This record gives sequence, structure tokens and C-alpha cells, in this order.
Amino acid sequence: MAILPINTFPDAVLRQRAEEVADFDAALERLVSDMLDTMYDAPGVGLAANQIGLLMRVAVIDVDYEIESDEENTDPAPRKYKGKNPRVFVNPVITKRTGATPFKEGCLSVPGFYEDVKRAVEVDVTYQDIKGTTHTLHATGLLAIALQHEVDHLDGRLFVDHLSPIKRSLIQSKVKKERARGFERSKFHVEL
Ligand code: QAP
Ligand code: CO
Repeated sequence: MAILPINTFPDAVLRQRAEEVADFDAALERLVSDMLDTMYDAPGVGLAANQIGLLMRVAVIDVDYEIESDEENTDPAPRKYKGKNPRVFVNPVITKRTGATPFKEGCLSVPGFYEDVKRAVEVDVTYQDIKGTTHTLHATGLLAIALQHEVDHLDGRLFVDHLSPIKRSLIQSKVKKERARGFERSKFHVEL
């Protein structure tokens, strides 16, 4: 169990193409487990290995879980989930895209920003599971959007790349500024 730090825009590792996974070993199992812990902790619905600084074609997605609200517990740390459905995609390839729709997306690497991105409505994806077995999946709804978003990450693309250059650079400077503020806060242990 480990929650890993998430790289944020414009970190260089988010711009690199991740490499195909060849070894379906214990190290991969640990990586996937840590990625799921990190995603649920955030909380987010998807996370690609680039976001935790590893250039491996691995993504985790859970578009089905809900955070159980707990009025008694004001501590943000352990959270409860109902209906967890972790999905793991190793070496995912989108083989078919159908339709087009705008979808308001966010990203754990671009915290606090949500913008409309044009995505396919349905996708076919071929991928391997954690054991290396190949599967194909026809995805619709939020899962189809998440798959396109995560495969973009593995190819070094972010949702902000689908926006105008002006919007992108504005978001970049704001994310950088927020990150610097976060650093100052942790350095001096000041609660704002
Ligand atoms: C990718 O995104 C995605 O800005 C996953 O402050 C996007 O989990 C899948 C998040 C759209 C499907 C549709 C973003 C959390 C989480 C933030 C995420 C934030 C806190 C984003
Ligand atoms: Co993302």
C-alpha cells in the first residue's frame, strides 16, 4: 500500500511516450496496486503511469465507485468506498473510435481545471491484464472517455492539448503558481 506523488503539468514526464510492458511480474503487480491506492486517495477515476513518473504503458480506471460520505469523520484520510470496480489496462490500444461528443474533463495532473474536450462516444480497445492475457473491450459512456484520456497520457498527451494554445498557457501558469504555493505551505508548515 503506497500513495505516490503525482506529477503535474507541465512536468516533462507527462510529455513522453510510455514504453510497452513486457514483464508481467511481481513488480508490475506492486505498481498497479500503488497506482490504485494513489487514484482512490486523490480521489480520481483514472491514472496513467506517466503521472507517477514511470514510462510504462499501464493505466488504472474506476468509473463505478462512489465515495461514501461520513458525517462523523472530519478527517479526510481514510475514506470509504462503495462499489469499487478497479480496472487495469496494460499496453492498451484503441482500435476503433465511433461518434464525437464534448466532455468536460479534468486530470489529476492538471488539478482544479475542467474543460470540454471532443472525444469519441464509443471505443474498442485491446489490452493485456496484469497476468499478460489479451482482451478486447467495447467501451461506452464514462469508461470510453476515460480510456481515451489515459491512452493520451501514455502517448505523452494531456487534455489541455485539445484546447486552444491561449487557454493551455493560462492553465499552465496557474497550475505552476498553485504548485509553488503548495510547496511554500509544506516548507513552513503553515495552514491557510
Ligand atoms: C481522467 O481524471 C478522466 O482537477 C481522470 O482537483 C477525465 O480522475 C476520466 C481530479 C474525464 C474520465 C473523464 C481532477 C481530482 C480527478 C482535479 C480524474 C482535482 C481533483 C481527475
Ligand atoms: Co489525466
